[in-house]
Amino acid sequence: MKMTTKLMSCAATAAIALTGAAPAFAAEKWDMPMAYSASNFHSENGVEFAQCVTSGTQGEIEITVHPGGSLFAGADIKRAIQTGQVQIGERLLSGHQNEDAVFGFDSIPFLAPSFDASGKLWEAAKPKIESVLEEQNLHLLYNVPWPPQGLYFKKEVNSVADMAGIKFRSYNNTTARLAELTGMAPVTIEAAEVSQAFATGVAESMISSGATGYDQKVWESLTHYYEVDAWLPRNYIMVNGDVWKGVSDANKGIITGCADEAAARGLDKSKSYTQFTYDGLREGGMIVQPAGDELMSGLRTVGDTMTTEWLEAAGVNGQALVDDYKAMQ
Ligand code: PCA
Repeated sequence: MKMTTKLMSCAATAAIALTGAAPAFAAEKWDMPMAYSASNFHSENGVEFAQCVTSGTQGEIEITVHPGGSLFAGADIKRAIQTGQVQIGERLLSGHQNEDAVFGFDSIPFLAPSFDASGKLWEAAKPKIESVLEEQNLHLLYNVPWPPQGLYFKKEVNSVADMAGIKFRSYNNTTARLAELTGMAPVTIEAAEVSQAFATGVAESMISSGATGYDQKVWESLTHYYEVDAWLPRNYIMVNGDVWKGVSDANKGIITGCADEAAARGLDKSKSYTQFTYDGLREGGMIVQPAGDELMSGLRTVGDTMTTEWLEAAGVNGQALVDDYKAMQ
């Protein structure tokens, strides 16, 4: 240990002797908590983003990714960034609808059920979400949609009536409300804990993407996945507002460039991961198929109720967002 320190300080002295000056900057280290498993496409994308920033700023800003909720659990990441416990991180904003209902815009049933529609919805939402985040001392760098959301069960389900009494894992207010309106019992569980929850029977169903079911190997406990294409929720990479203000203009440009690349790359990954993970669920032994007509029509009725409730909660901001989106059709 002593030896290493001595060697390092010798190396540093040699570097200064060679260049004639101490390094012009002190490298800043940013920790970037992410809630989902290291092998998840959002996490892999985040690692590429971090490398882009570290190399683009020539080490002036070094970002270390902490996936799988290892530094902060998903629900705590946003607050950790806001309060400066970490400099940057990723969070599913629809998990914070209790702070501002507008954060739930990306989880409204059947409003924007494809990648194209979801892209337009984001365009309509962007100015509003960015300004709410700025007020919370958060600067948005990029976001990436999850693949379309479908229903996982451990039995065949053909109608909303078949869902009664099932223990349902939720990941935000919308998913909990969906459970209530379909007669299920919601329990909030982070994606990273899902396989354990299914294995122990704490939950026996969820709405999510093929991606999360695949990452969590849910075929070990569940049997059916119904493609519903209910919505495409988004993960947002945000930096603490004060930290962002302290970044030089040159580095802001580099980080923004890396963020734009990550947004495009993440979207491509999300699209290709959709089919890949459906195939993976099938290989694991699950039945993967579109939801039947009766189930879909029951879910649409529930979706209408949820849309009305969201519009009431989100007020003029929510209505303006939906109007702007509809004007793009
Ligand atoms: N996976 C995350 C959010 C949406 C998704 O597809 C989850 O299940 O927690």
